[in-house]
Amino acid sequence: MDMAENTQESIRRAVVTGASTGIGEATVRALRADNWHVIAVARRADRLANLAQETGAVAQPADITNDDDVAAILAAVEADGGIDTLINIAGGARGSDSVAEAKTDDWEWMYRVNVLGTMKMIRAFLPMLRAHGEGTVLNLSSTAGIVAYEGGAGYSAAKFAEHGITRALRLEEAEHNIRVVEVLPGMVATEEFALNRTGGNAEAAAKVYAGVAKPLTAEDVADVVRYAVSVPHHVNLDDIVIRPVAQAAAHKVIRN
Ligand code: 8X3
Repeated sequence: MDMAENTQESIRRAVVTGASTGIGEATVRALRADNWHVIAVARRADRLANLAQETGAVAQPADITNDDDVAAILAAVEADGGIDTLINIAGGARGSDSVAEAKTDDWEWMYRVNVLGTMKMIRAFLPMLRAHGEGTVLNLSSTAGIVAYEGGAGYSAAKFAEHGITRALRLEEAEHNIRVVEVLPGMVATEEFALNRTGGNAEAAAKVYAGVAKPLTAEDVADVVRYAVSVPHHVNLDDIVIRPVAQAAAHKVIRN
């Protein structure tokens, strides 16, 4: 299958959220390596500035859960010439508590970032993507968005919701020729995912991947994202589930 080529005449243009670390950062690198024009969005301006300097991406520091920030991202992207592809990667987990022990703050944070932040970015950019004529929205959710596990209720609730948004959006926007892709990774060993989930407890975070020979890397997932947004526009990869071989299911992980 021919991949879309980034030639001088037609450069593909994307916004990538969650760009300061992990899968978001790796996606910025992967797209820039293919000569995409990339606007990298994340809260941490210092990390974004370094990434921008290294890769040539445009840094846009912002909090996607904040309405004024989302309006500022949109204005900056409009001034920059627009995009054809919105890649929502910002998200994450906080806590591994059972429902019986659920912490409201953690659940609210997860809902805000994974669900409301994703919705706000999509809502803001849909007019631009519709006007382009061949728009793409890619949402990075999780296998936790299709399978629940003990201790995962809050994260699953947010990711099931993100999965629901993605499915409804695909139905709503097909008539505007917007393709809507969802990438659902399982265990990915990134710098910060488990650390955030455990409230910065490095020992507990390390246990998540203990004995797993080869968890996925951020680069593995970013390569799949890059592929999914680069195939010809009429090809819509609806749901892409990606796990390491060692994680045959959420409840079955091979540890040595
Ligand atoms: C991460 C996958 O298994 O930690 O999104 O829920 S899992």
